[in-house]
Amino acid sequence: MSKFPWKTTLAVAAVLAATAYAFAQISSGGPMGMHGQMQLGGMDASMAQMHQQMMQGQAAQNSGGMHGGMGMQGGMQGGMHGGMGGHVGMHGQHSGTLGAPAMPGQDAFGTIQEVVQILQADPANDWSKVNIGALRQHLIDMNEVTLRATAAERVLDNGIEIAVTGEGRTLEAIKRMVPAHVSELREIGWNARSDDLANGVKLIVTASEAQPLVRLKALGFMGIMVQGGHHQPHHLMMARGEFPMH
Ligand SMILES: [Cu+2]
Repeated sequence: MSKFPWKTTLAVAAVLAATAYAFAQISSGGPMGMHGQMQLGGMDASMAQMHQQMMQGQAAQNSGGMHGGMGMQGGMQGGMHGGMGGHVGMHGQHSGTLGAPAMPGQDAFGTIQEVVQILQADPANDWSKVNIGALRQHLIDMNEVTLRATAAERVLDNGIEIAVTGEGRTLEAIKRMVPAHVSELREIGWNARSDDLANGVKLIVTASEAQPLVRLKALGFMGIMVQGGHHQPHHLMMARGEFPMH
């Protein structure tokens, strides 16, 4: 501690709190708001239950002001209590003191840990259906598509066309995730489709008033893939064995 004078500690805490606040604000439009609160404020049993109900009901897809507000609250909590310790940390641990690590390790590890905690906090959980292995495979897919796939983007007159390609495990992941994401995009009103390629999938998104070409160009492959915030509820459904695996 002696190497970190209190002023520095406070400054770092302030930056973290500001980041947490910004995160909550950004996430206030959707299920991420809830997610943000969980990460920031910790999760007690009633929270866990609410969270589950949301996820189960897929209410998260259409969340409105309520969740936004809660996301804000999470941010404020983070801001008020936020120190170096657990409050700004991850994944529902009430580890508020300095010196108690909150980071679970890899992001995929933490994602599974959070989901397992939600299942364990749910007395009505049907353990005969639980499939953590399926969630793990999906997280491997996400890793492959996010970090390993090649994305060749071509700007069209009225949209963007992206050849997403790879080999082996990466190719499998592309074939599962990109067409599935097109369905999600269409559900939130985007004009998207996909075509099969021998070594991947071609993703085509047409510009619209809501999604002008300049924005599609800027977003590119990954910016388009993160639209919709459906992964969080889907991850819980996969773990519960309630998600039709594609
Ligand atoms: Cu996912």
